[in-house]
Parts: sequence; structure tokens; C-alpha cells
Amino acid sequence: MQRDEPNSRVVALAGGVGGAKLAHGIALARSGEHLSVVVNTADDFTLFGLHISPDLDTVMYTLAGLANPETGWGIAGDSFVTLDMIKGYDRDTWFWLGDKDFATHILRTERLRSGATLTDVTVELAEALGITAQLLPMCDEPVATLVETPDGLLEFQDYFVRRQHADDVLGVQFEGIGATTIPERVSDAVDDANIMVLCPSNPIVSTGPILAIPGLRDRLRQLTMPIVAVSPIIGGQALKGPADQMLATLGHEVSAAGVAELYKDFLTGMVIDSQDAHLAERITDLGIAVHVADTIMRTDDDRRVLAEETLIFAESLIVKPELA
Ligand code: FO1
Repeated sequence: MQRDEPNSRVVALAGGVGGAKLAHGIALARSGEHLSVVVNTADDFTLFGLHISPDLDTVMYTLAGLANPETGWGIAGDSFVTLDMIKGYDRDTWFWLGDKDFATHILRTERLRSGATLTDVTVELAEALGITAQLLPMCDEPVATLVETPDGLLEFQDYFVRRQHADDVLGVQFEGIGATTIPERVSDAVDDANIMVLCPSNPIVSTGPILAIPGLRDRLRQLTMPIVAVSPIIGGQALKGPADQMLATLGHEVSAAGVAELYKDFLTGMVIDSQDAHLAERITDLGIAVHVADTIMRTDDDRRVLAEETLIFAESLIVKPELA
């Protein structure tokens, strides 16, 4: 197919597994060189003295072709000898860290302790793994998602992994977000892009923290490039994780239209699943163009095809200068 903009520069905002899959699809559909992925870091935490960045690692391993295909996070075929030994010391091992994965956390922590920024370390690790896309944390300052539940305020991984996201979410807080700034490399990536894609990630705790960085949402509202989201909710459900439960307990509609409401102040277009075609008119009524596609990504080819469709849709929304 002939495209007007075969080499669009794309900046993608992503959280964990769903975000990683679409980012991988974009790299497969076009090329990593034309892609910057800005990743949520509000899930980051310290374990065994190591700085863990679950979403960054999920995107990094996925783009490098190393991700565990069953879980979507962690490394395929990893062993757990280190964690077993830690367990032998009578320590709680609720968060599964594989041996190869440990290497990433050790080196990240070492570099951060020697004064490198999270952006520096992320770029170094991704390059070393041969990733051609630019992988960027949403910010360099620490941010921690805290989840308000009937049992009190929980740290994110405590809520998500240890307690298996079983608690009702009554609110979320992004501790530290007020002191964050948009990193220069993220700012440059946005400036250089002609398409922005919001990956199908949890809109509350994955893209939510990215959009909460002071000044970022205002910046998106002023952009002239198309900003297209792929809905993480299909047929009223999240494919993975607690986005559906969270939307419900926070009083949002659990549908692609509910997600469109959350993004409507800056969104140009939305890709929704064929199962949700009936929602198209409600979303277009919000001033958001809609493209209907099969959005479930089971294989690498599904990722590539969805990414290609999303980019062609976004490119159709680029306002040509003579029409502006
Ligand atoms: N998710 C789990 O549900 N259980 C785990 O034991 C777990 C370990 C883990 C280790 C490294 C990593 O990079 C991610 C890991 N995740 C695990 C996923 C992760 O914590 C969540 O999916 C995200 O924070 C939400 O996007």
C-alpha cells in the first residue's frame, strides 16, 4: 500500500505488557529508528536494595525479543536460582525475579548509585540489547503509585503482585509527581514526532502517571500532530490486569468510550476493537475520530498488523500544512 508518510516519526506512551506489545508492533511495522517509547516509571520500587523498573523492563525485553511469552514480563526461559537462595535465607519472595532479570536490576542500580540518571541507564541498557527504538523513562525523578483501598493505602506492587490486585481501588496517588519535569529527551522526542500513540495500557496507573507529569498534558493539548490511542478495554474488559475493575470502582464507564472520556481533552483518534464498533458514534461525538480493528495481539504478526493499521489511521489524521 502507498502511504503519504512512510517514515512517520512516532512517539508512543506505554505501560507494561499491552503497551510493550504495541510498541513492538510499531518497531516491526516500520522501524525502531523511527520510534521513541516513553514508559511509565511510577510502578518502580526497591527490592533487595535494587531499583526495579517493571514497565521499562517489560518494554525493553519485548523490543529485544527476550520477553517471557507466557507472562509478558520477565525473560523467556529465565531460571530462579538466586530467588530460591534468597528464600533459603527465609526472606519473602513474592515478586518473581529471574536470574537474568537480576542482572538488569544490578546494573541499573549500580549506574544510578554512581550518579547516572534513569534516562542514561535505560538508554545504555536498551542499546546494549540491540534495541534500535529509543526507550525513555517518563521522568528521572522517583514517582510511586499508591493505591487507596478499603484496607488502606498500598504501595503499587504490594497491591498488584503481592495481593494480586484483588482490592477495590478507591483512588490513586502518584507520590513525587509534583517534583518531576519532562526529561529533555522526552521533550525532544515529542518535538521530533509527527504521530503520538497511546498504547493499550491501563489509563489510570500506566498512562495516568505519564500524563500527570506537570506540563505534559497541557503540551499534548497544544500539539498539532495526531494523538491516537488504542483502547485497552475490549468488550467491557481489560485483556490483562485490573484496568476494568479500577475504572469501575473509580466511577468511570468500563468501555472504550469510558477511556475516550479520560483522554478527550487531547485525543485526535482512537482505535477500538471490532467488538466495540457500536461505541464508535459515541466516541466521534466527543470529537475523536475512530478506527475499528481487531486489537487483540496474540502473535507478533497481530502486533505488526495492529500497529500498521494504527499508524495509517494516524497518518490520515495529519493536517496537511495547506489545509491547516
Ligand atoms: N507481575 C506479577 O504479577 N508477578 C510477579 O511476580 C512479577 C514479577 C516481575 C518481575 C520483573 C518485572 O519486570 C515485572 C514483574 N511483574 C510481575 C510484572 C509487573 O510488576 C506488573 O505487570 C507491572 O508493574 C504493571 O504494569
